[in-house]
Amino acid sequence: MAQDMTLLWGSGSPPCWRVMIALEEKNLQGYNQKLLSFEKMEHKSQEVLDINPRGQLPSFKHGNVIVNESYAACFYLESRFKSQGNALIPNSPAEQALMYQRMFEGLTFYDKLNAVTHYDLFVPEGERHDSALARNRETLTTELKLWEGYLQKLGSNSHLAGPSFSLADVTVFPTVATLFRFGLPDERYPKLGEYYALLKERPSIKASWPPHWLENPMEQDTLKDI
Ligand SMILES: N[C@@H](CCC(=O)N[C@@H](CS)C(=O)NCC(=O)O)C(=O)O
Repeated sequence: MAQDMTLLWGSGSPPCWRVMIALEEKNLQGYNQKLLSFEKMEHKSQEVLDINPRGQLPSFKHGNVIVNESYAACFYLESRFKSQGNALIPNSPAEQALMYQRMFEGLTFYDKLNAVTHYDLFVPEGERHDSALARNRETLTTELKLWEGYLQKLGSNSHLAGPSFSLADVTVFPTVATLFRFGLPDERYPKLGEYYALLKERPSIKASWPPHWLENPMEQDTLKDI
């Protein structure tokens, strides 16, 4: 089944990682995959554009079905392979509601992270101001406190939407892992630290860990004072 799937991806890209975790969770190992280089602009190659006219990764195809948006691909895989591998949507309506809530808040979380770690990439030289970057850092701090509080409320060893691993974890964990890669201090965010430590041992996450992170474990310490 997985042989008729193709994933074009980039190492360390949280959106790509979401799809890779979902594929592992649904026991879909063995899909065709190609690791592309952002540095070499391979995400703008014809091979990608044929699947994804935005020239972005992930680009994902299953038979004739193309579903490139990472959240959409995760929902698709869960629904198409519902009874295969791990169920990623909880049965209880309350947990489901929390899962959807955290998933979509996760997009804001990811944006706030990028606004700090990718400031130089997003803001052209000449338009960059220390005060703007400081504001982005403050906004990220507020966001981090929110997530710290969510985890605190759920108690130890919990996942983002309750006791079981769900699509909320599939989609938000890559953001949390990126925070720690950029030096987030777990003394200041102990619940996020606990969550990170718990999930990084999960087989689907270990199997899909970004290869260049394994070669070079620390990115920068951009977030060490946040
Ligand atoms: N909303 C998309 C975002 C995908 C995305 O932004 N991918 C980045 C890599 S993390 C990319 O391909 N950037 C290159 C570009 O936008 O040109 C998703 O969740 O799949």
